[in-house]
Amino acid sequence: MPEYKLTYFNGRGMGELIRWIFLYGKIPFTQERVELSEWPERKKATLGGKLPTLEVDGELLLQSSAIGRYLATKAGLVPQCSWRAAQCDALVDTFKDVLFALFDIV
Ligand SMILES: N[C@@H](CCC(=O)N[C@@H](CS)C(=O)NCC(=O)O)C(=O)O
Repeated sequence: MPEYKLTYFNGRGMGELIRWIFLYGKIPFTQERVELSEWPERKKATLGGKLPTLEVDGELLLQSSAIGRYLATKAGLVPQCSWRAAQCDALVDTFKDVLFALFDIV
């Protein structure tokens, strides 16, 4: 089993789904919860300047969708059928569109 380290803010947002996948799949991981007060300094040293990031045995993966899909595969959540898998991807991307629309409202 690779060593996983999730870095995200000390809040829910885009990191929360990733935490849920880890827990659902009973995949051991460590996490670093970054406080907003630390972020301006941390951002300078963060590839891409955004969170979440996932370290897998020391290698870095960016982008919440890529991280989520990678871990969903490990957790057995991705259907074998490529059509069904694409439908799951579409659902996740639709959910993110709704989330961003909500961010604009609140
Ligand atoms: N496309 C990226 C966007 C990540 C993103 O916007 N993260 C926000 C938190 S939800 C962030 O890091 N904001 C701090 C900043 O932009 O300085 C992803 O899906 O991972």
